Amino acid sequence: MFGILKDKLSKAIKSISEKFKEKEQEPKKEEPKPESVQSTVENPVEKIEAPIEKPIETPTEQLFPEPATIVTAPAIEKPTEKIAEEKPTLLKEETKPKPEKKEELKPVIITKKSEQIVKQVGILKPPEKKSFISKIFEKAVKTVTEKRIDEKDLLPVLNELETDLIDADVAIDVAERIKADLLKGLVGKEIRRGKESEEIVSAFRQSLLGILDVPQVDLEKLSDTKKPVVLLFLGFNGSGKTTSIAKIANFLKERGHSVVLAAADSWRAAAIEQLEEHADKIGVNVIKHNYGSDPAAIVYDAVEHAKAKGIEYVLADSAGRVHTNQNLMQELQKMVRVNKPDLKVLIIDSMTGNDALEQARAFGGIGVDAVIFTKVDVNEKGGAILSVTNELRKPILFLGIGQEYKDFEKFDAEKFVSRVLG
Ligand SMILES: Nc1nc2c(ncn2[C@@H]2O[C@H](COP(=O)(O)OP(=O)(O)O)[C@@H](O)[C@H]2O)c(=O)[nH]1
Ligand SMILES: [Mg+2]
Repeated sequence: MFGILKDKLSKAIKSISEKFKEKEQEPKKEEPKPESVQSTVENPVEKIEAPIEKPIETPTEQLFPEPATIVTAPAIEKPTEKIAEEKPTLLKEETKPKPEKKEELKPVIITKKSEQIVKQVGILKPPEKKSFISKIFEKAVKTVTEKRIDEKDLLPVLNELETDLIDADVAIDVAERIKADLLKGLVGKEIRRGKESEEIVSAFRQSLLGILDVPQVDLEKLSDTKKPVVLLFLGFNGSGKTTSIAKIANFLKERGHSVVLAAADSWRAAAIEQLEEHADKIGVNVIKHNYGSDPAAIVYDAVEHAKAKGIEYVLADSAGRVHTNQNLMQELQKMVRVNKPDLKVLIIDSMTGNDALEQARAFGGIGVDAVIFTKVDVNEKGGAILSVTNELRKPILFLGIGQEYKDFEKFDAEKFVSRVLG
């Protein structure tokens, strides 16, 4: 089930994850080397970046490499006071050289010993205003644990994902939406080492759940507020209307609800008998007329029957409409006009691929309230679920997962998303 969609998504998650890992190895380029630092500290950017893969343990040693080159120690006797006064000045002067003043400076020996004293008395506290050096250092440390990705890194993978999604029956506009969601969710986001897949899967999850976020319908609760509840099943020939009606009738009956069926497919040969056969097995009644009768009148009779008998649900079949046939669509509109069904349920064969969207659009014209996808058990693509929901913004009531009455499940967006994200 949904194997192709699952494969395509997992391929993209892997590729994006790789991109983040590549980031970790790439030398950092975003900080230009200021000339002032180049003159005093020998190529500081390289010094700090080289050990990125190894954690930098003692920044002071990196910034003031041995051997110390500046000599003449004016006042080491009172090291704490002296260095406290002069050290910040020296750092400041080094990053912002003023050649004319350089001669007046009294340089201080930076030896291991003085450094230690300074550390002990806590004089080398980071200045309030972060220096360039400390910023660079912080950045270098950050890259060890967190990585960011740019749009230009992500786009090639997302373009490939877009094509892959279209192959899995995801409509173009839906594939574009997923791509845009991922760009928004991942570009510039700081991701910790080892958390790449988790964060990427979470971005996918949010996007897919966003597409599937539509108001839900609880079929069993409908009869709490209205009796009878009238459901009209619409859909293309062979999509699974009659089978789905039988599954739902069985589901409701098993839960103690009363049901009557309306054999309103009076057009297709043997359609009435097919429905009657199911009704016998399940133990519910069927209201039928002759072949060729007005389907609107058949549903009307079934509703009257339900009212008279206090039956909670009327499930009305309809003829398989070739959605391009205007006459048949008009007939369907009449059924809706006359009987005002509470729920117009569109049955879509998930195997019809991109045609599912066409069907949704055609039937959407007469107002669809909910959808059932059939043959999901034999469908590997799964993308039509996203496309149709995105188009109609209506809930999916059930998924048909086989030919037996028990072979259907309530649609659960979280479950679907977990399934396709592995
Ligand atoms: N594998 C599978 N087959 C289904 C499912 N739903 C319906 N079918 C089959 O699809 C075919 C057409 O179904 P039917 O209910 O007659 O379609 P209708 O023309 O829309 O009424 C039948 O052979 C059904 O057994 C399903 O969820 N899974
Ligand atoms: Mg049928």
